[in-house]
Amino acid sequence: MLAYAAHLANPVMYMEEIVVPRLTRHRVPAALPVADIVEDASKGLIKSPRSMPPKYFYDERGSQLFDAICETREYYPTRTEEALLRSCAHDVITQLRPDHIVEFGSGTARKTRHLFDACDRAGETAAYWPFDVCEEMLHDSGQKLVQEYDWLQVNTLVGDYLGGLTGLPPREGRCLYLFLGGTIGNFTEDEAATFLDEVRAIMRPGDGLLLGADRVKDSEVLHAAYNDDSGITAQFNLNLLHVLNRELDADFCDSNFEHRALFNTEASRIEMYLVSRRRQSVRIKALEHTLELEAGEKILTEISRKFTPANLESLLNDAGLAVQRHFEPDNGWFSLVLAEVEGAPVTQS
Ligand code: SAH
Ligand code: AVI
Repeated sequence: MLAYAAHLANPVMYMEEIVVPRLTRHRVPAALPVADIVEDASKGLIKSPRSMPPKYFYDERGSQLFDAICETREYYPTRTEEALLRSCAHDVITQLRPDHIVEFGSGTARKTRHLFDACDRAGETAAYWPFDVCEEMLHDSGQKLVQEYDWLQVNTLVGDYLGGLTGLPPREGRCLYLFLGGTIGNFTEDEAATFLDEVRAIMRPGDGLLLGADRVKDSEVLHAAYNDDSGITAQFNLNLLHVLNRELDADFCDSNFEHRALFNTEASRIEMYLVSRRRQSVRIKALEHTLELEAGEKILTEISRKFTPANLESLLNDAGLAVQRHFEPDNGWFSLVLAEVEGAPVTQS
């Protein structure tokens, strides 16, 4: 799994590897400095307030657990966004007629299939570039996609999108960029601004960005979505400890921690923590350090920001992007925004 750590520590030249016909694999070299897990853990875990970046959730098991979260009754974002995509896919594809669909944090690409189906119906054949830190998930979903769509060329991009986007392989023609699921909410304000600047920098007139973002809503609905009754979100959160044990030769014991997720109304974000159930010592060999945790001490493992339409618009405008279409359900629970480079309309042909 930790292809990304080694990769980020030693950026390599971009290389294409053909896996099967219509499926290639690329490693995206980081252009911006990005810490590896050793650096992130020594910055985040040794001193209070303790935290780890959420990208470490997504080893193979973590990615499967995220997929299981999407199936829970309480986790509305996936279903809500999927319904929006199903209804807007035809308009987006026929308006943009993309040669390439580049998706950041693609996961299983389950919702993206609505765009491929719309391509099918419109007689369009875009190449798909899923970009994700989880190599296993990229490989599995790539294999499935080339089997499901006999016209689809899939070029997987393994890497960390926080490392910048200038290392993406060159693409001729029009691009539709996707950042779905509300994953923009897992960024801090600064990370979101830097990321959108990077996206804007690689966009050309006629390209589009389809951005999914979760909306501010009743805190009970939000609380339930991150505290599902079947405990899958808890397992997803606790899985971080298995990643730390494996990658840092640590001895976290998951029964010594509990999952906690709460909605911070003022900051308009879900905060997800691992809370120490007791006073305990945890040895982290790779850091040559022993963590001393008190009962009740918290490690922040994820933020998930919730937006208003106005927040979203200004986030995009600040990056030089203009909202072209805004798709939302009647209850206003989720936004899917099609944005374009300011002053350069998305092509209509
Ligand atoms: N877009 C999908 C998956 C969302 S889960 C959906 O809407 O359902 C977030 C995805 O982003 C995971 O697949 C995870 O592996 C990926 N991811 C998280 N941080 C990343 C990073 N820094 N760089 C690349 N991919 C990342
Ligand atoms: C990927 N991301 C948008 C999810 C979210 O809702 O913030 C991750 C997640 N964490 C707990 N449940 C889902």
